[in-house]
Amino acid sequence: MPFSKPIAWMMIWVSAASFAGTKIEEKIGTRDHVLPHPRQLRWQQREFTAFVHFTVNTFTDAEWGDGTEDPAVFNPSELDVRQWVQVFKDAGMKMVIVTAKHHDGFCLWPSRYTEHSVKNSPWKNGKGDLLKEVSKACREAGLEFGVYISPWDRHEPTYGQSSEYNAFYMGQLTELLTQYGPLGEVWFDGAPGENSPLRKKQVYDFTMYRSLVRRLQPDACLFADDGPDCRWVGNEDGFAGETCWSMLNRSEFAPGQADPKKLNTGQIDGTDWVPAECDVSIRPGWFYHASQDDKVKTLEHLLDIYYGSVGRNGLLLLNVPPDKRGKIHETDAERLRQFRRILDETFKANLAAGADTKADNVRKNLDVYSASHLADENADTIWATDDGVTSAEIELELSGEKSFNVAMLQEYLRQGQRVKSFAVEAWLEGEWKQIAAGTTIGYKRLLRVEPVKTQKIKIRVLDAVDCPVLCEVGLFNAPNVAGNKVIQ
Ligand code: FUL
Repeated sequence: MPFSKPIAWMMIWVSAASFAGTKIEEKIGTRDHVLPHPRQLRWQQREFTAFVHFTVNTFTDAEWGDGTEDPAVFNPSELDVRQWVQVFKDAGMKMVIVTAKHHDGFCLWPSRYTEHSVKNSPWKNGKGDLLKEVSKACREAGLEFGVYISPWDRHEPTYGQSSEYNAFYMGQLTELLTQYGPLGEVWFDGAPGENSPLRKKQVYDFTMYRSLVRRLQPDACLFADDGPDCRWVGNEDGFAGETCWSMLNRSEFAPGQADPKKLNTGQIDGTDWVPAECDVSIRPGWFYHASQDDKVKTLEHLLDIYYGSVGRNGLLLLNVPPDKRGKIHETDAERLRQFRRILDETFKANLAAGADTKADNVRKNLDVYSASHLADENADTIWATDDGVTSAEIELELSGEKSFNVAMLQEYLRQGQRVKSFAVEAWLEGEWKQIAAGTTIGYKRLLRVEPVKTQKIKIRVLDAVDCPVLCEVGLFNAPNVAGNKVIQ
């Protein structure tokens, strides 16, 4: 039902005005929705996190160490974690997740449960604690800190003897959870998969691990293939599905036993809120290899990843591995600076801000749900429709003719994720022309479109599982980087 009739708008305005001051209802719509926990909302709002793979592999030129490495190989000559954190902060990352222990079992902190750690390395004469340094540098810079601790441990002799190893792992986990201040995320890797020949008959007690994290670090988000707070996106390329629900039926999944396709798209009828985390490395490998210095991802590739992760209701977890010196390589640092420059330039001004808006349905005709909230640059105010209305249109009249090539839509996740399909139209040469379309929106949907110059756009919610609740619309003009590739 397209918008028309100014008189109807006057009536809405009059009735909305008389309800000014009304609060957003606790529950909008006719269904019970799966909702995010506040810690998950905070996680999603970070959008962009640094992943740091650093261990003996950095020095042996390997990706998966086998646990026989001599701790003496770990010896960064110019370790500078402040440089890492500065590079990450300048890139716009909000948290740093470090591989405290990768599959080789070598610990970047002096764990009292093993000799296989920095304490037997020449670095700082065995007196160093890398996690202490990074967590401190993060705190000083105002970034959050998180840890990756591989359940798979190829060094530890008790690995394969389930309860002994689980007790060992709990001991190490306790050290991580108690010695380095607040953690933003704890990352449980699913490798190697359940059926891998590399996997000994070790049964992990994830229930126990997770309850320990909840008890000692209740604000930390728990990552594993199946969540519970955030899930693996099903690939290591950094791309969420074009359709990406934050819901998942967790009972169908387990770490190391996940259907990548379903993880990529999530599940519309999922019973749990488990948004997608898109992990990818800036280089081909997760660890630094000098042979890959000329294979750092291009600016175009990183931008594609950004639009395919943050722009598809995911969080981007970008790995930037320090080199043997213990520094972020100049090439990677420069690439991140270029990347940030383009994003800053793109998102510096929302051309839809302050637009005049009209919607063909406004919930109960109340001002608190008016479409003007979509153009107010405040993600805490919303537009919503009446119960039973699952398709609707909003017209935005911009403050003048504007040129843009990126459109943004955001759902108000405190009411769950609802939109199943949408289209964006622009008023061009006297008619509405579709310039973008998609399925899910979620926290943020970014669409790269062919450059358009117009004064009017229309957002059409075509279908939703319940009445739609959106909070922001954005229009941006990205600088031309090799043609600002159109992803739809
Ligand atoms: C995988 C691991 O096997 C890789 O080495 C890397 O840590 C990646 C993030 O997860 O499962």
